[in-house]
Amino acid sequence: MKDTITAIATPLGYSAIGIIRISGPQAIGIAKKIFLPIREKDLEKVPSHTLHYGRIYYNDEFIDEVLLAVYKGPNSYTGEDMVEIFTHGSPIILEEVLKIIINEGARIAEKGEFTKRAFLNGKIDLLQAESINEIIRAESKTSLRIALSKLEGDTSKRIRELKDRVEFLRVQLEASIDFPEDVEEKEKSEWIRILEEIKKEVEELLLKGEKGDLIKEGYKVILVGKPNVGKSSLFNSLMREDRAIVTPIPGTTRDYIEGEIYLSGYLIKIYDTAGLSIPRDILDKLGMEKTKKILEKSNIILFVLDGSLEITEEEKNLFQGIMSYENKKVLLVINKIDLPLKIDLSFFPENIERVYVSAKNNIGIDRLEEKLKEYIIAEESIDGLFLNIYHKEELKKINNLIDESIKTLKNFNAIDILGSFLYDIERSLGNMLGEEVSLDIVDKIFENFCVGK
Ligand SMILES: Nc1nc2c(ncn2[C@@H]2O[C@H](COP(=O)(O)OP(=O)(O)OP(=O)(O)O)[C@@H](O)[C@H]2O)c(=O)[nH]1
Ligand SMILES: [Mg+2]
Repeated sequence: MKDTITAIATPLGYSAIGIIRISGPQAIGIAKKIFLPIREKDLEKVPSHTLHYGRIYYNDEFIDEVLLAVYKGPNSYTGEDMVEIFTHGSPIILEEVLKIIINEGARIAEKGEFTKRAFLNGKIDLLQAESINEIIRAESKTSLRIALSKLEGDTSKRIRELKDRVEFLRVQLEASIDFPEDVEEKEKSEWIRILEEIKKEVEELLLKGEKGDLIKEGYKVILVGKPNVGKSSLFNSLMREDRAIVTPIPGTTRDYIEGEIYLSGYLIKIYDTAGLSIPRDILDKLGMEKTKKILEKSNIILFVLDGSLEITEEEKNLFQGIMSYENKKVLLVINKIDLPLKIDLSFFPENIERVYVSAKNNIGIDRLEEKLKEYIIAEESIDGLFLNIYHKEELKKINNLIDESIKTLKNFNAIDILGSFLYDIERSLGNMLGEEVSLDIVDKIFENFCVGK
């Protein structure tokens, strides 16, 4: 028989209530031994999904007044019999109740073990199980929306449909080989066309996965420019607090500073960096190397200029360098507009957008934020998808399998080999849903969960 697990499900600390969960064949039996209902009843006989008021007693000691919920398998979160005890939110009470539940035969749950049991009992597939952790850890509204749609099974549905399609093709292929007189054989070119279609779908999933990563980790916005143009001042106004040191001395910022803001429900990470110019010393050099590293990772580059000065050769070179990166949005931010403007922007291409601000006086910051929002919303045309490293690997594997099978078809005209490729693709898709996935991978996925979930 399976063992019974227990854990505190609420964060440790003082709170209004605390929750302890028990799941497994002994869950209700253990609850019966430690819980004295106010109105006499047998917890084994109460209907599922009911709440009971009473006291926890152990060895004649009164521990707490609680509410206790009973859920009967298979209609519970884990699919097993479950009990949740709602105590007063005292860490001492919670620890005490946990201890007596363990004394009565339960063992402490591992991280994510409740959800893992839900998965192993077939309540949810692996993608859905994972989404539960993503819901808990979502750092922005958009992340939460994606995680919720994954829990609803939207991602699983797409993978399952793809798998069904591949399976159908394989069966069709096998039939045409086994019963050539009854089943019409597809032309080689027809197979290649179908395989390319599947590949397109897989590539789209990978692209959505990249988008999902971006939403989860946040859009990265980097402030670059020569020293003293006001990058740190701009960083502070965007963060609405004085985080970065601002001085009139060029080269004030040596290391980079990271800050987070939310725009329209999206997480945005802003990086203030060391100005890029000819390094004066080793610290400058290190700072600039770091700036370059962040530049590579960034999605949006704010090229900050001092509007009260003419642009320098150095800035022109720097701008050329920035434009050599692909897939990055570049915005010109002309700062210090409170001073007389001397800057001539004719050097910059027309299609690069410009925003005029005074970081020191908080002028134009809202316009800059609007521009950032516009960019992110325009990017939103592709919906994001949360995929973990294993899922991405499976998708890449599928992509390679398709490439190989197309190559084999083209070179050898061997349609019968195709069957084993289709079979492997089918299995990889099944792995994503957790149908035959190794327990190692399952354990790794649940390692990131909280205890009690
Ligand atoms: N008049 C005016 N001065 C500004 C404005 N923004 C920044 N400054 C001043 O410009 C100087 C440099 O500002 P910082 O924000 O430290 O510039 P930085 O680009 O971070 O400089 P480094 O870290 O040295 O690369 C400071 O004296 C700021 O007060 C502005 O909008 N108007
Ligand atoms: Mg600075």
